[in-house]
Amino acid sequence: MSMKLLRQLGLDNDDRVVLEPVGDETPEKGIVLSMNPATGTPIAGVRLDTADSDEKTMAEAVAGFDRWRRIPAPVRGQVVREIGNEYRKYLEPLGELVALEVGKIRAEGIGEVQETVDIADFAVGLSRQLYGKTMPSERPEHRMYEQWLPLGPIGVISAFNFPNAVWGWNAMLGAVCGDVTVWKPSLFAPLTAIATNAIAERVAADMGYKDIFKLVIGTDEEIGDRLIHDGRIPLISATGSCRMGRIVGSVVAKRLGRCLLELGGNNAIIVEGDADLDLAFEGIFFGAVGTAGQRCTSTRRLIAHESIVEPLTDRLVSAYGKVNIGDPLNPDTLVGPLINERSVEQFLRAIAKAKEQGGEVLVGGDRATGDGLGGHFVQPTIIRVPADKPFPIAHEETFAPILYIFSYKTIDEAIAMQNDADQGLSSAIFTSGVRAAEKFLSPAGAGSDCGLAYVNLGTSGAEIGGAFGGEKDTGGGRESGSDSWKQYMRRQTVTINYGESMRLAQGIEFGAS
Ligand code: UN1
Repeated sequence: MSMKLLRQLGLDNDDRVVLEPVGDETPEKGIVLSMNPATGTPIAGVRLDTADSDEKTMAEAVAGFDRWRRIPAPVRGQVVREIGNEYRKYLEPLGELVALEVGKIRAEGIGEVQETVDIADFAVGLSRQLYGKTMPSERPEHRMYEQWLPLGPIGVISAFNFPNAVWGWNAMLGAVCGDVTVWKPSLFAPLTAIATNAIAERVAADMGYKDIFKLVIGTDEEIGDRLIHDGRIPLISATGSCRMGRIVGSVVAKRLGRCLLELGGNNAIIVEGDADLDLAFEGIFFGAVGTAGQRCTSTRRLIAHESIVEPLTDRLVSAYGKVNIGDPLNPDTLVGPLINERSVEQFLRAIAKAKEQGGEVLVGGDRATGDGLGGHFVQPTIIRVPADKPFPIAHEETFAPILYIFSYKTIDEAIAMQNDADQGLSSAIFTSGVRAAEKFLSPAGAGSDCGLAYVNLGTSGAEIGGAFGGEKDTGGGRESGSDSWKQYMRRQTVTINYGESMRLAQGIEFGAS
């Protein structure tokens, strides 16, 4: 299966990929093994960049940018259109590679590549809509407007859990904006990165445009560190942990570069007493169990009204008990593995702490074992939070399928509980009433403090058309739709005097006579 996929995606012909012999856990120096998290065995080796090859890539990116920015934006859009069409052709194999390499189920792997196709479509339209404003000048015979200009080669640092789409958001928008992307993918998903980048690079090169999509593969300490310090890269867009974001943010701020940070989330769903519980159940189930809880948008806390918390909990516990855990490429599977053993340990540690703090494990709580579960599998877990007792573990983002259930009496109390998290990425409410929904969405900003707010939908699964990102420890960045494109360009305010006299703004007289 895996060899066939690698061939289909041309990875057997890529200089970076080492197919045979893959060896075991001790690869030769300079090679990272891409592991299948469902089996714990290697898929292939990937050569890491060296300081020299990294510098060569950077120089190519700088030169590529100088050519690409001169191509009219709508023509750049045509290139992105062809790239999007090529991803359409590779939707299934690329989605399966995502599933193989990071363990999300096939449907979600394909969904992820679809997200890249969608943002490519969005970017094509945008390529004719990079609008600047015109504004009336206060002076006669003057004209003012703003124009948006290409920014430069941009650095994209992506996490393992969205090894294709998060790059897509940045690279497709960046490309129509006239930028070149230098991508440093997660070392847990290098094959997906190579295959994804190669498709874009090949299509662009066939149309006569080289060095628009660049890839550097290496550790955070070496390759990542060089990228964030590099003054030739005016924007770093980074997705990952809050810890990583703090390092990236401070390094880039020090050189006065721009940062776009999309970090963790500790997302909650509020369920009101009047909610449609069938809808709520489905939203919670996908949000908390989907992607084995490894989305930054995964639902980690359920805040349910005391009148419905019991039946809702019972229904969830029963569904959790029956969920199919296993091979992500098997169509019957709903929950694949965690990415590695470290994640399993973090899952187990969180459960132990939850118990110490008075939490009650209602279902799950352990590794998932049995036939075909040789990799890093865990049981989706529900924990009832003790009433009137601090429960600090619920403040930590454990990248695993653990759902903490809280109950509440009033909507104000529920909103305060939902906001009581360090991060502010995604939030949701299920209700049939306009009052609770509008309080949650309060135009005074007194409702949800997150970047994403859903009504009668779960916390994960955003469409590409909106701006994606969040507040507080989530980092404040916005990617993908709406006007996120502006971050990939620089704004220039233009003032033209077409008259014959010099007039100063604010009416200042500065005449020699
Ligand atoms: C992420 O987990 O880093 O909203 C991104 C969602 C997806 C993106 C998740 N569209 O769940």
